Order: sequence, then structure tokens, then C-alpha cells
Amino acid sequence: MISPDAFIHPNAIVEDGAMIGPRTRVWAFAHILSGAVIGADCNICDHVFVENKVIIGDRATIKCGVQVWDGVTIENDVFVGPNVTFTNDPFPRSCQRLDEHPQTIIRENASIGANATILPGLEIGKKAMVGAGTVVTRNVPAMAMVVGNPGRIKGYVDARVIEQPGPIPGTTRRKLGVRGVEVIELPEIVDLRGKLTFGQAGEGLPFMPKRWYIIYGVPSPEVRGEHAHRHLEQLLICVHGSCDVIVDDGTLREEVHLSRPTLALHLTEMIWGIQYRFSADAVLLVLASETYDPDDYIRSYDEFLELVKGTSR
Ligand code: T46
Repeated sequence: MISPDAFIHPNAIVEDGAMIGPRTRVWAFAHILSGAVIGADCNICDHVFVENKVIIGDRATIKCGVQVWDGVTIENDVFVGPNVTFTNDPFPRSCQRLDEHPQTIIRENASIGANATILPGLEIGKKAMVGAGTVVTRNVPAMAMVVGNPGRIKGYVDARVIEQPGPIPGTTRRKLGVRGVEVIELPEIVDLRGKLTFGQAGEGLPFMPKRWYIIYGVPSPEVRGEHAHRHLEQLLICVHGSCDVIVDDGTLREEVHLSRPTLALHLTEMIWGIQYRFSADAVLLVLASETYDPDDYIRSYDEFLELVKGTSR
């Protein structure tokens, strides 16, 4: 059913049965097939083709020349730039149709830049930003910025970069805006034999570790973490090379560059953490307050947001 409040350009084709929500505008030469469901306040621009098994939420913008094939779901407030190409068959052959198509889902508030190509069956997370011309070959986590071919994560939207003042004498602890996260400057003892840094209880070691692990040999485009811990506290020290860490308490996101062994990042429980931009020589030492427990991990960002909702700062 077409809402009486929708605008359908006289040169658009909306086939019987298609659902078009109130105030949605469908512009010239767009073609919407009968099974498609399109919400309210959308803008479906010229030359857009929408197949049957397609759901488009509210307030989505689909710019000119986009084809939205069977199996694609576009949630509320998504921007799809001009000539973005969706795909729904990983091995297409002429005259051979799939019975079931891989499901592609573009989560709320995500944006896809002009001319990007989205391979079949992928999820683009909430608020993610796909750069113009990117070829997306893997799922994109919430808020990630992805560019290139193949698409790689280059950053995260809304992450405030924390500037480090450089080595400071003695041990100092500096709280960040993200709840429960602090940067600890460790002492550096320099003599003719080289350098030494340390932490001890009460000074540079905020908890008694029961475990350590080391992350190294990370290929530079790769991203690690993308999870939170229910109870675990951790201290991250990049003892060689460098990497960037995103910390997120569900309200605020900050990014810390770890590039020397005299800088430690202390994460308490319920902080979403991401580690990326590893240099080829990066060695990340992590001290953990508990032994390894897979049940302590929260791996869904939506679940994390639900759990921290209403947490006081
Ligand atoms: C974190 C970031 C900074 C173990 O068996 N024991 C361990 O102590 C750890 C840490 C991992 N593992 C196994 C579990 C997985 O099969 O090692 C594999 C890779 O672990 P994961 O995918 O969790 O790695 P990262 O880099 O994504 O995350 C790790 C820590 O797990 C996590 O707690 O905060 O580093």
C-alpha cells in the first residue's frame, strides 16, 4: 500500500503491493517491485531500483542510480550514496538464480559513500561510515570508518583522540573522559646500560594481575578486541612499536596512541575496547586481573550498550 502522504513522481514505477510509508518521496525513473517495504520519510532518488525482498526503514536516503537487490535490509536513518552497488550472489552465472539470497544488513545511521560496492551477506554496523569507492568484503563493526579495496578500517567515528604529553618523570595517573579509564605514566630509569621502566602495587600497578598475555605479529590492517569485559580489569602497555586503542563507555569514545613502554592504559570493567593500527613491530603486553574466562566477554556492541544504559558516571 502506498501511503496517501507519500509522493510518487509521475515517471516512477511503484508496482501494486509495494509498501511506501508516509512522506516518503519516490523520484523519476525509480522502480519499486511489489514485495518491497519502504518506511516513512525516505528519499528514493532518480533511477533507483528496489527488488521484492527488500526492507528499507524510516528516514533512509537512497541516492540516484542505486539497485537494492533481494536480501538487502536498510535500517532507519541510513544514507546510501549515488551509484552504491549492492550484490546478492557471491558466484553469479547468467540465468542461474539463487533460491535464497545471502542477507545484507545496513544498520541504523550507517552511511555508504558514492560508488562503494558491498559484497553479499555482510553487515554494516550502526553509524559506520563507508568511504566513496570502497569495496566492502567483511562485516563492518559499529562506528568504524572503512576505505579502500578491499575495505579496511581507518578509524572510528566520534572517537576523541587523546594527546599524550610525552614522558613525565615519576609515576602519574591521568583519568580520561571515558568512565574508569586512565593513562598511567611509568618511570623511566636511564643510564649507560640502557633504560628500565616498572610498576608496582599502589604505583603504576592498579591491581594484582593473575594473568598476562602478549599480542604481536598483527598484520597492520587488522583490528583486535571489539568487545567489553563484565568484570575484568586490564593494563595495556605497548612495549615495542605502537598501536591505537579505542575505549568506549557507551556514551563517550576516546582513542589513545600507545607508543612507548612508559605508557600504560588502565581499563576497568564494562569498557568497550578496540586495538588497531598496529605497527609491524608492535608488541602489546596486557596484564589482567583475572584468569581467562570466555563468559566474561561481551561481544555484541548492542548488548554492551543495553547493559551500560543508565550507568552513572
Ligand atoms: C582484550 C584484548 C586487549 C586464551 O586462551 N587465553 C587468554 O588469556 C587470551 C587473552 C586469549 N585466549 C584465546 C582466546 C581466543 O581463541 O586466544 C584467542 C584470541 O583471543 P581474542 O580473540 O580474545 O583476542 P583479542 O586480541 O581480540 O582480545 C584480547 C583479549 O582476549 C581481550 O581480553 O581485552 O586482547
